[in-house]
Amino acid sequence: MPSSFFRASPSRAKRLELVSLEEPLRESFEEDVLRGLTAAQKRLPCHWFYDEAGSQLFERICELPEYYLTRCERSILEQRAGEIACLFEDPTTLVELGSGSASKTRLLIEAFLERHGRLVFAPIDISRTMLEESASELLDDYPRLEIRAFAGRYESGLARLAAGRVSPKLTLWLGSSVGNLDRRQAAVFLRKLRAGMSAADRLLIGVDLRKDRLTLEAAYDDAEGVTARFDLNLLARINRELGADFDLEAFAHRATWRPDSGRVESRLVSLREQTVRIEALDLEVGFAAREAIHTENSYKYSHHEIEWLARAAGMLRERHWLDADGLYSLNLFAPA
Ligand code: AVJ
Repeated sequence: MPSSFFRASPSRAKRLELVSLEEPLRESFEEDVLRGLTAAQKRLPCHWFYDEAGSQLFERICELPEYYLTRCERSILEQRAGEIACLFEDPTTLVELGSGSASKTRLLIEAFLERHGRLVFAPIDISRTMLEESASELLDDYPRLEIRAFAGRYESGLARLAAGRVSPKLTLWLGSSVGNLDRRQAAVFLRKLRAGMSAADRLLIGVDLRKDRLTLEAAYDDAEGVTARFDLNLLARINRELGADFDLEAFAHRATWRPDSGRVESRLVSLREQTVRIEALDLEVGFAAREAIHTENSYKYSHHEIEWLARAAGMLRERHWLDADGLYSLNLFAPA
């Protein structure tokens, strides 16, 4: 059969480019566990949540009634994707930081394809497997979509895009991921992102808003206990990968809203005095009763603080949209 028979839309292979930017750092899990559990105030960095089990638990968190963030963000995109696509010229490149399974992104991809008939999607994600899976599904579903994916750290992917002088581009940073950084770190990161933006480029950033304690603490400690298992998976992961003997029944998950700093703090609290052995580190860690490991901060913003963040990064909040209950915000930042 002549190959021209298939030329109705460009072949899948021609529409996909996947670049691996660097090897993921392997040794730093051990280093982070060693440093974090020998510190005076015990802590573990939250990015280690996301192994296979943790990523699955996170997907379940996103479906929980208490975890309004995902639902609200999706509802804003359902209502506004068309309007957002109309703000950009053809051909626009849609960049996404930490796209994961890219399910909410489909709403924007569809809106851009409807408006312009074509689109380049450039997801940047640390997980190459995740990128391969979601790219293959997107290419099947959208014959006019081209994908230039980057497997690596955000900074490396953004540097590649900046070097390629791709413009106009809309960069997506969804899911309130900015909330894991403190406010200064957030401004520093966005300033780097700003450095690779031209006048026509925009950032669409999902930011969770400050609200009452009850709503916030329930969102981070749901009735079914999924978030507790997500937090405890960090200890399970240390057991699995570093040969530790954490008793998961002897720790409890706690979420506390701190209005002064404007963040929800997640902790694993030791329910009794105990000693844990971590084989791979040849380390014994002592816990007093009620002693905690700080595992995550989830920063919340007022509208004022979002405007501050944009300015601190050399940008302006040009537009913003809220869900019907005003719990969550999507913000369009433009270079100042
Ligand atoms: C993925 C960082 C946005 O902080 O809301 C959900 C992670 N932790 N439940 C958040 C999370 C507990 C989430 N982010």
